[in-house]
Amino acid sequence: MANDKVVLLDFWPSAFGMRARIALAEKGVQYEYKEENLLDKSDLLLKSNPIHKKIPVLLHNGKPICESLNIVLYIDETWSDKFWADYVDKKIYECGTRIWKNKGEAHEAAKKEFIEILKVLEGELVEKRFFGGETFGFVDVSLIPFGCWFYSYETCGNFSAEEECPKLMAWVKRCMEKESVSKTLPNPLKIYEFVCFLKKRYVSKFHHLSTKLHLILTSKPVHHKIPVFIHNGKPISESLIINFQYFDETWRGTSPLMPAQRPLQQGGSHVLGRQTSLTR
Ligand SMILES: N[C@@H](CCC(=O)N[C@@H](CS)C(=O)NCC(=O)O)C(=O)O
Repeated sequence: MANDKVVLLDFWPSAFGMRARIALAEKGVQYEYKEENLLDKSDLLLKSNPIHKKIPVLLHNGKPICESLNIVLYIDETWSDKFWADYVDKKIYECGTRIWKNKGEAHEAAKKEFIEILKVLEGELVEKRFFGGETFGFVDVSLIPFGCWFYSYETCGNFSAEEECPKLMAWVKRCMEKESVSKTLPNPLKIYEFVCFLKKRYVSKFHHLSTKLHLILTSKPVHHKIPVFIHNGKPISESLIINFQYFDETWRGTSPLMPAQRPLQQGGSHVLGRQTSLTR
């Protein structure tokens, strides 16, 4: 699909041509637009539509498709794959991850959404053997790798994909009959083991962050804002100026961060900005 050469022979005011342009745009197909002079038709047009000699003509890898309605149908059939492969890409992984990462309401919402996504895909499959029809195609290739992740999503989400989407699950089994698939997909139990590992890591990272957050909140109860600098357990907060002063005072002898120590000499206040404005 990515290496497809798509050319549209067209003429800008043509409503028939516009049909083709809209359909191509809807499917996100990249194509070369060739404006025809209908008073002096190109050889390419005459060769591509020898009977009617009319635009629009769609050339797909050199093959001409004539008649705007034919073109729209052709576009719809040929590039529907891209739409569904994009759908798989954007939905399945992201939503599935939310199932195992989250708890409570977010977890429930992800699970509900995931089941809906599966149902939409099942609706597209209808009674077909594969998403591409009789043969295993592009959408099948993009979706089937998640087949071995389904067990993890089901286990973490506590639902049965078989009960929710029996046709889709039958499709998974059908795909598994293909050697290319069965040899590539790992055992779903191994994937589940891996998900448990990820989950543990995620939870401990989250725990670490929440401990950090707790430290920030208890160290700086007024503003609850970062940054808070903690030196040997002592929280240093407020303005950047104070922080810089603290650094400069504490690590004297190293390069100063503050340009001059003038306000410190005026009564020893450490609040630089306020001191200068009050004494004015
Ligand atoms: N039924 C055709 C109609 C296309 C058509 O009428 N095209 C006109 C331009 S809008 C054309 O190429 N006219 C040139 C001619 O008839 O010589 C379609 O749907 O594609």
